[in-house]
Amino acid sequence: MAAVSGLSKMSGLSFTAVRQMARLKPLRMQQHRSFTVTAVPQQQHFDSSLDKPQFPGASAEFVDNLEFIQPNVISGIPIYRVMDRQGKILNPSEDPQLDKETVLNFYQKMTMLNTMDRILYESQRQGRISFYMTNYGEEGTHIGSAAALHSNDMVFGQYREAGVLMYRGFPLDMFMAQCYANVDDLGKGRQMPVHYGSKDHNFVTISSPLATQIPQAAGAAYAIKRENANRAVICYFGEGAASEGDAHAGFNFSATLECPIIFFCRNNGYAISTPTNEQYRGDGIAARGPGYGMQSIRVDGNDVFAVYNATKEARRRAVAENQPFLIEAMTYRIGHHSTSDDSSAYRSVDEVNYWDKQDHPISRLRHYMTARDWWGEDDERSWRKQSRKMVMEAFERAEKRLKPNPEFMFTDVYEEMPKNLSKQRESMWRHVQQYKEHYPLDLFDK
Ligand SMILES: Cc1ncc(C[n+]2csc(CCOP(=O)(O)OP(=O)(O)O)c2C)c(N)n1
Ligand SMILES: [Mg+2]
Repeated sequence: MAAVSGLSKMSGLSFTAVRQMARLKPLRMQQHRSFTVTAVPQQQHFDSSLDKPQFPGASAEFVDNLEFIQPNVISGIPIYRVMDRQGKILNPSEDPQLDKETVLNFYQKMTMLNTMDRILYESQRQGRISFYMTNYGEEGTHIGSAAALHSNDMVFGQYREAGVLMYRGFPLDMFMAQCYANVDDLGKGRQMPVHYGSKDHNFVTISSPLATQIPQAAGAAYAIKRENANRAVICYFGEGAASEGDAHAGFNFSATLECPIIFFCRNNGYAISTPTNEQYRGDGIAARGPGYGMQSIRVDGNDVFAVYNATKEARRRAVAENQPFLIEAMTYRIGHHSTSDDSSAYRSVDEVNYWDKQDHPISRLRHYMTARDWWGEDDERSWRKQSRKMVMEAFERAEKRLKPNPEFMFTDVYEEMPKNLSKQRESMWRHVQQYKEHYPLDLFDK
């Protein structure tokens, strides 16, 4: 108690705050893995009689030999998995023991995402929508993480996490409305396809500029902490986006302000055409966590149960202990980056085939279900047919709907429209009237 009281005087913190910190400390030390991570520097009591370092920014000893720290001090961070590639549980104590209904729901969401991707990708190829991005190969990262969250946890995504929103119950009709930019689109047709957002599902609207969601998510987590709201934030991003300055800002603010946030990195091997071996020289993204004083783990993203377990535990501890967690989910982007990309220009068909045929999150889960007699050929055939029908019907409904009124281009930013915007609006309508043969106004909502 005397030590705590001394620390309280020295740091200027209230007695209760210091006591809380003292209680949290042992919890934070629990999960040290085999590689060495030095504890967060604590300010030491200043005693000028000792020949010890007194620098406020580090807690360490002096040395008298010149030695640079090797960049591989943290390397080979292991990849946590629960199932092998044949869907066999490796260590029974890690089996999340989900019931049949839950596992079937995982499978149906993962395959539904796949079917929706196929139909929307094709519809872009046929010129029906302007753009699309598929999620092929990354279904396990979406469903495993989404299932481990509470429905009121806030999601900040990049653009390749449609499965998270699907798991939360965003209807197929709304996915289609967004991609078709029709009157039902919550964004009123103002965003590119796949830039979903839904207040009802606590899913913040996607932005195209990479990594902008990372500091925003840190800010939201800080607000949640201040409200003592018993909620967490999850922030998804690709390993490519992790090279942005915004990633650093978000990580460091979350660590220093001790925010309940899960940083979920989908390491899918590529940032468009740039492979990971040209993106970084360290051990991936997980290795960066200790540098920020963050708990970190690397998981097999193609193992939906590994993703589920890691996210669930990170979520629990993030909220209980108010601290950020970093999950690096190793996976593979099987599709092209987007409909504007042709990945055959920078990777081999054999490479893609390996992930598609031999290490796919959907087939791994199917093996698991088949081994338990929970799913057979007939179930597969009828679900394929039924899910395709559901997607096709939603797609046909979306295509028939009107487009939003063009007025919406100018609304919802300012309460009172500024002069420059109303001038632009008038000139837009003048232009449309003058060239009306080029603008099918009957397809737009009045
Ligand atoms: C600030 C910024 N720079 C560049 C781009 C162009 N861009 C869009 S996606 C992308 C690659 C991102 O890769 P990653 O974060 O690994 O996500 P993935 O596409 O692999 O899911 C790039 C460079 C952008 N949208 N924003
Ligand atoms: Mg990537």
